[in-house]
Amino acid sequence: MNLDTKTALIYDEEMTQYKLLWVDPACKIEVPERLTVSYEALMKTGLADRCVSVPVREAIDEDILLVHSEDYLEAVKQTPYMTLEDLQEFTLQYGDVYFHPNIYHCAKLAAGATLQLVDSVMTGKVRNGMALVRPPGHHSMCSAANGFCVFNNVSIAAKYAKQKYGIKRILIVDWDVHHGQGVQYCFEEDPSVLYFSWHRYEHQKFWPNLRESDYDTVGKAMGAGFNINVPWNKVGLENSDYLSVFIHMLLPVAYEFCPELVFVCAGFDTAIGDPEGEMCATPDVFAHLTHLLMNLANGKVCAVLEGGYNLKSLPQSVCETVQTLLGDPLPQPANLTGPCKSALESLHCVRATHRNYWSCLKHAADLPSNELSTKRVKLAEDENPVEKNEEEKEAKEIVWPDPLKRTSPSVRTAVVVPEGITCPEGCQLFCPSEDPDPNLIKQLQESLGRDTDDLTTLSTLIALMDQMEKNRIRSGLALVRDVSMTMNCIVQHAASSSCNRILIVFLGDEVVKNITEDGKTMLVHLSSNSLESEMTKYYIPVCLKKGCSDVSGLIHAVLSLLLPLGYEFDPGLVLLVQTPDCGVSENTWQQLTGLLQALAQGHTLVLMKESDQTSVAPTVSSLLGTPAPSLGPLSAPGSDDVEVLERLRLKLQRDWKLLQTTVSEIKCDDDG
Ligand code: X5A
Ligand code: ZN
Repeated sequence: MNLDTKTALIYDEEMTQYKLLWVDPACKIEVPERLTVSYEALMKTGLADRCVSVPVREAIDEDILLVHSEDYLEAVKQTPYMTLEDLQEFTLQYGDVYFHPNIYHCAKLAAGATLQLVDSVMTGKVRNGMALVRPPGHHSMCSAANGFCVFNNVSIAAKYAKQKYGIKRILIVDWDVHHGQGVQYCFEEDPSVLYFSWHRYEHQKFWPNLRESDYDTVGKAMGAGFNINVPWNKVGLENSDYLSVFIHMLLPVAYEFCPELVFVCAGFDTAIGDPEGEMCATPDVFAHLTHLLMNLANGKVCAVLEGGYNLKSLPQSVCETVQTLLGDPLPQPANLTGPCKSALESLHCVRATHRNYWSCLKHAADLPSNELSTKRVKLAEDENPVEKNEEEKEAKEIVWPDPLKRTSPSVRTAVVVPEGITCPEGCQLFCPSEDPDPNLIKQLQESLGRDTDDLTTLSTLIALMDQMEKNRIRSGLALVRDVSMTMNCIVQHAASSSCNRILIVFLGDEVVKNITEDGKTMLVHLSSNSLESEMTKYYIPVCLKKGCSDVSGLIHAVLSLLLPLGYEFDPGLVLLVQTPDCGVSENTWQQLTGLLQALAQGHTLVLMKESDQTSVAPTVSSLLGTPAPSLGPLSAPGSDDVEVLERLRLKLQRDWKLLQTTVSEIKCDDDG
């Protein structure tokens, strides 16, 4: 396999060689085992062997000084020679952190490992990668250690990437459960680094208890709008909460921003069972969070470990992340039922705040009337913090099922092409193993008449779908004479057979037959058809002014409607159909194909017209897992399109809760 499709894994056992040497309840969870269990899980699952192992190095002074002050560096340099008492005293000037004679060495390795990852990705040695490091980084500041962090690994690496590779736009996604205030401070005036962080906040009652972690801190001067904080004001949040914020806030802004490099402050204290986060998201959610970033920046994603303190969910989450970076099929996302009210309130506030800075959010609703800053002040007044009893905390043991194994079918992409057309490189020509079922032929004949070519193609296609359903084939591409007719036959077949739910995404102006409302198929029809067909729960006509040819309009439709609908519908197969005249650009099509592979375990079947030869290569490339090319910074979607999409979203959110973006416009309790 080509190196540029590979995933780097950077780890060194040396980073386990420091620990807390005295009693400190705030720090006792940050243990060396965090790293050993994570690495062992990667070994045991065989994931480590599939990665390119890149050695760590020590960051040098010059690297560290990109972010930290000389005084601070000199102070940390003394720690290896300190006595136990000196170390304890030194530690006291900082918050929730501890020092050890070997931590300076490890901190240099952690920062250096992150720089090695940047170099591997930027030189094309690998496509993406993960660095498993200790100590973590995102809380440490210019002149201060904080929150288990000594040097700010990701901030140093972002500055390094700007300097060494001349990168103009960097996205940092901080999915750790704590606010990476160190990263925020480092880049608050810098518009070339977009920092996104969600974090447990509880109206400032949760550590680090900062006013500036709230949604209304957006960055300063030139950097205004390039700092995005999503405060969580409740614990127990679930997969739906995380995914809805990714889909409705981070992704639209990220696509508009168009980063050249993506860092993930990959803390897994957001996962279930974590004593710090107290959230309920399952490890498989990190597969989706990772995948949704992998079509940005031409796939250049650098994940760097931050927190994560449950020694069971941490290694599981690390494995889900690495396995996704390697390109394995995603786990089917279970019970996505929409965000809870508190998460929705946070989403609403952050969208309202950032609509001044991002054109994709121009239409976002006003802040809710019971604005939260007042709530925060009130909460602070009558606050009577009840410290949770530590033993009590540990007593209630949280259990969750082991993540399912993510097995890659032996065939990645199968194709069905008419005779005379050669099989695209990297694909496998699909030949049905059995003769078609006579009942099926009879049924097809009834709807098709006697055209034997069409009949053969269709029965072959249905056999292919069956193989995909049995997980023997991951994805498929079919070139057919008539895409609409083929699609209609497949819908009919789905209704009368016991196959899984199918999400159909149709790009083009041809009129499509209304589909059944039995919930087996959902059709999202993206077109420029002026006649707005009747929308139902499962038939969603999306009419864009310039159809699929307008990049921002289409991406906006995909993120605000298609993706949340797809996640909530949870299909077993995605049928992606394009007509030759639909006008979609090659790169946008690849983005769509790439993103949709988050659904149905990557079971995407693309239908195109046989004469449409130029679309074959880009489609195959996306189906084979190549990241879609960047679309360039996006302009504002047309206001007509935004209006149409908003109208649809408002209507549909009664049935599909993942479409919600505000707390007020839907009365949550009146439709139970
Ligand atoms: C990296 C990280 C958490 C510090 C918590 C202190 N730090 N209470 O997760
Ligand atoms: Zn954390």
